[in-house]
Amino acid sequence: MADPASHQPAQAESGTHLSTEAEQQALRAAALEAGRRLFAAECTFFFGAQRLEQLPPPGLPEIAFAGRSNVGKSSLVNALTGRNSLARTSSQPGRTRQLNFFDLGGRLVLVDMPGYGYAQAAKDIKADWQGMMFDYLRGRPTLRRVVLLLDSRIEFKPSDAAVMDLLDQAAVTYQLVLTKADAVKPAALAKKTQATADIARAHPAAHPEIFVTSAETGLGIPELRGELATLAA
Ligand SMILES: Nc1nc2c(ncn2[C@@H]2O[C@H](COP(=O)(O)OP(=O)(O)OP(=O)(O)O)[C@@H](O)[C@H]2O)c(=O)[nH]1
Ligand SMILES: [Mg+2]
Repeated sequence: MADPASHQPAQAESGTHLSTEAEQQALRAAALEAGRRLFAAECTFFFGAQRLEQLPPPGLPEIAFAGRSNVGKSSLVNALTGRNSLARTSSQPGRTRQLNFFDLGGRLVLVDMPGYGYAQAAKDIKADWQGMMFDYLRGRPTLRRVVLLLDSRIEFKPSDAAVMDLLDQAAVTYQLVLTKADAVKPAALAKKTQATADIARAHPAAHPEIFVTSAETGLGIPELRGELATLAA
């Protein structure tokens, strides 16, 4: 699971020394509460874009959910917002075919992206997924962070590496999130989390903290809500 102790607000990083465990615990509790409140707000679909010219005008801070087809992007959006069928999910890869924009309480926009990697070689990512998706990721002034999902059960793929390289080039901050943690035994999950942290460390635009989640059990969802709440208007 994500170690909440490794995450402290920018204030602490910029020099304020937190002296006691109790103070740190209070900060973590405050972050969880801010996340809970934000994600308890109403969340509504307001825009679907199949082409770049169709994007809604930039407004609120945006969080984009990216990852291979079937990794669980739409399921994670549903788990975060506590709504079972806000974003459409499917056991068939390729369910989400456009950029779907959701307004969360008038404070944050969640963007459920189509997946990459389904019937695509890594070298095709640039030509294919890169087209509109990369243009969106690179050119969107309000995009605050990309949540890049990786399946806990599946090895890190060349297509994931290709997308991380694109995000590094675009200097878009991204956060690696492991999905489907319920489907992996604890020892394997710990190993996967460590390996994922090692990958993040090697990428300049990757946030160092890895969130380990399950849309099925809710594992890691409050912590991820807390993290995303720091980016809301
Ligand atoms: N066991 C388990 N299955 C999950 C979890 N999250 C998603 N799934 C399953 O994974 C499949 C794909 O989920 P989606 O949320 O549609 O995946 P996606 O990344 O949005 O897929 P595309 O839109 O096709 O790119 C579905 O069958 C989900 O039920 C999870 O936390 N645990
Ligand atoms: Mg989807």
